[in-house]
Amino acid sequence: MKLSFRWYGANDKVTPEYIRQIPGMYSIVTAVYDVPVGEVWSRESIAALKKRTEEAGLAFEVVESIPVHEDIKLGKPSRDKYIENYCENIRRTAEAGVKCICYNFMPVFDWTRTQLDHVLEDGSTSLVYYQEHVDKVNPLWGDNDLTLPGWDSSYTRDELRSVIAEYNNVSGEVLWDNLKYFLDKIIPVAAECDVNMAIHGDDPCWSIFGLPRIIVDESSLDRLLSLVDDRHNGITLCTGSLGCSPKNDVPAIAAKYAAMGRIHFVHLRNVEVLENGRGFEERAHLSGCGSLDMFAIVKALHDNGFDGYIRPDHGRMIWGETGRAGYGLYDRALGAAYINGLWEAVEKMG
Ligand code: DNO
Repeated sequence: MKLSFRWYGANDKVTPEYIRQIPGMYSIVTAVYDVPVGEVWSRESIAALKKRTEEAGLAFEVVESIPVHEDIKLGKPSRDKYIENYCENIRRTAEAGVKCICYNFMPVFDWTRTQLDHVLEDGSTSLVYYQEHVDKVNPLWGDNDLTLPGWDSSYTRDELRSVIAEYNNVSGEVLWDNLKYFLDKIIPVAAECDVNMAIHGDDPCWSIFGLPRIIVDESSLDRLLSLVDDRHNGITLCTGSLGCSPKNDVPAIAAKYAAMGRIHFVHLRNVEVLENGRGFEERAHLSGCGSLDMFAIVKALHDNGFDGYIRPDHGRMIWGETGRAGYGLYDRALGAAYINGLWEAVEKMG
């Protein structure tokens, strides 16, 4: 297991030097944020990330994310140009020493929450998803207040409406075809560069606003892996994304795909799943704080030979910290320390 931590680049007040002080820390997880989605990353920007990371004594081995341009997901004719750019980004990051690239294939919206600062019982704040709030928002209604936290603010309302409308003709099956088309082109490049591609599941793992979401459970992960049967076509196991549906047995999923050597990256976090489909709340990493058995997940990874990257995922805001929701230093550092503890325990258990 290689412990890693997300860093949002030069403007992130959680610096690589702070991250370096977390015991056992090995690699930074970051990305180039200065070019629009779909464009080629400059070698200078990649080199600057690498330099800053290595100067702090950490490895630069994981990129999260190289985002996938919407035209690729929509299967538009312009996708070939964006896929070629994507391949070039794989080559350029690999040249800089990157070994694992996280991405997702969610239409329009990445992760979705209804509130980013919900106050938990202990006074900390966390990200939550309440279905009744989502049900009240329809991105296609003109007179609606469109915003949900976490939405890509680079879209204007009209752009958002038109990109969602483009998905009218894209069913789940079409999205699968478009994913296959993409993987058929990028996986050979990743294999040549020996970079592991690691798709992040849909968060939450169900369809929202009528848009298809296809990486949601074990059968979809099976299908994904079989689209291109090459170890470089792998998974980011995000425990909170899969775990917000009680139908997903996360330890069993961890065991199965770790044994196949197809989990390259793990996002470990806990969620409290609310009853009757009411949604979920993000909680502290500790098993006792949420619905997931973090020990069972870590043990499943360990016992099945997982040797990839793990990072603590979203943290709560604690001890008065302010900053990017989910990505403060303190609670994620607690998460990292907990991961270290679990890993040491399962290792010594043999
Ligand atoms: C949320 C993250 C996601 C993730 C992307 C990967 O905090 O886990 O935004 O980075 O979905 O492409």
